[in-house]
Amino acid sequence: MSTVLDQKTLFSTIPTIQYEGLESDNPLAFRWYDESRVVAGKPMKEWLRFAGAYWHSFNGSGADPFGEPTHLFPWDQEGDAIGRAKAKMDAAFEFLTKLGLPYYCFHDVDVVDYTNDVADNERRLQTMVEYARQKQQETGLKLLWGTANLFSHRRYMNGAATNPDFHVLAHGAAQVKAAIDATIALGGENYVFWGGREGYMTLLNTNMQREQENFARFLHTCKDYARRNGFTGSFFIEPKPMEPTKHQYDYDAATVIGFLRQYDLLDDFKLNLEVNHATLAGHTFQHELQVAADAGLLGSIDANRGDYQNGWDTDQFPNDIYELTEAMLVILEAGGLQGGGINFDAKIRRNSTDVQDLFHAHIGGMDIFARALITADNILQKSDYRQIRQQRYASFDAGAGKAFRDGQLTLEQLRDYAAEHGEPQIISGRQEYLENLINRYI
Ligand code: XUL
Ligand code: CO
Repeated sequence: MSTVLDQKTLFSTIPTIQYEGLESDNPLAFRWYDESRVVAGKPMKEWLRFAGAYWHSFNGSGADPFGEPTHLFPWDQEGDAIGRAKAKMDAAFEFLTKLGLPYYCFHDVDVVDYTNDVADNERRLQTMVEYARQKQQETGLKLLWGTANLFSHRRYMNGAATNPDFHVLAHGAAQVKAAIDATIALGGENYVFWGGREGYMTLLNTNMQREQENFARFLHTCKDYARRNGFTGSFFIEPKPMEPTKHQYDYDAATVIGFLRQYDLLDDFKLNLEVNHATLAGHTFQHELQVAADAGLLGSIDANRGDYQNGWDTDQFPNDIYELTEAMLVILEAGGLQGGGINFDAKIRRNSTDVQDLFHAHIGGMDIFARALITADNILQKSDYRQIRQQRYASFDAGAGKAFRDGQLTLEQLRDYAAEHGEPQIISGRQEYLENLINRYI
């Protein structure tokens, strides 16, 4: 992409990516992702439901705070806003279908450039929705989720739904309305809220309670509109602790679940969890998944990874089999994602400028998830992983332990049990054994 290639030839040198198995030495092939292979009772493609992210793959210019774009896309040369948007969408659908990705995801502003005119933005998006609808029909590609970008425009510098100025909030609402309309028109299965600017830079100028109340009211208002207009999918909140805001209200899974419960949003909202957001919050990805699964709110995943050496959202493509096997253990035990899928919210590096790089990135990501799925299923089916965890809590399954769980023991009775039974046995947590188990099945 370093030299501006002709639109028609951009991806034309790349063949459709096929499953070729472990013996293949073709770098443009899947070794693990065999979409119809049945794992734990379902084809892989149904467990994984992969999606391409419009914003990184077709808008990500490679620019960073220190440098100009390095990914020069041919569609950016194509005349007016709609012309550019259509050329980009042609390329996007070609890319997505060549990879066999069943889904895609977008923000309103990824698809077509925005202006400061609400009605003009609506018209632009509607034009592109009609174009996308035809492309979806031709290719069978589906929309995993739609969303509105309420963080890039300068008006959102103090937040959108949590902005101290009602006028700004209303602009955010106008964008969400149009994005919900687009999601419904395209048969989108879910709708995402990521609140990049919903938080504060300093508490000195912030009424946190007022902002959180407004945020909840905003979400209710959006949800009510979507339901009135026939949207039956899930709404997802995507937690992230910081960046771009110093403190984001949707800090992590536990914080979001508390917020949803407090403001009576649990019936309609679930979580979309992102690997690098988990690590920024000081958690493992596995931890965030488990928190959501335990609450029955594990909706969807944004797949990527961070960097051990720095502390921001590097959004690299996933490649850590150990991390993802731990993740797939949680997902399999939870019975899968509820309505969502695995969206590659990841970008190739600034200096990855060959057309093939975007393919290698997705092939690697899809393969590593497929391999993690198979590995986790083997661990659950063939090893004593489940049994060890079950036995660890067996003292609560019968007798006094069960009576405690059932709420039948007083504090005095617990005290008497301790006094009568003496010192407990020392029981190993067997961490290293379990860690080895994962590597054994990888
Ligand atoms: C930002 C991020 C977003 C959301 C959608 O860190 O993850 O791209 O996924 O707004
Ligand atoms: Co994301």
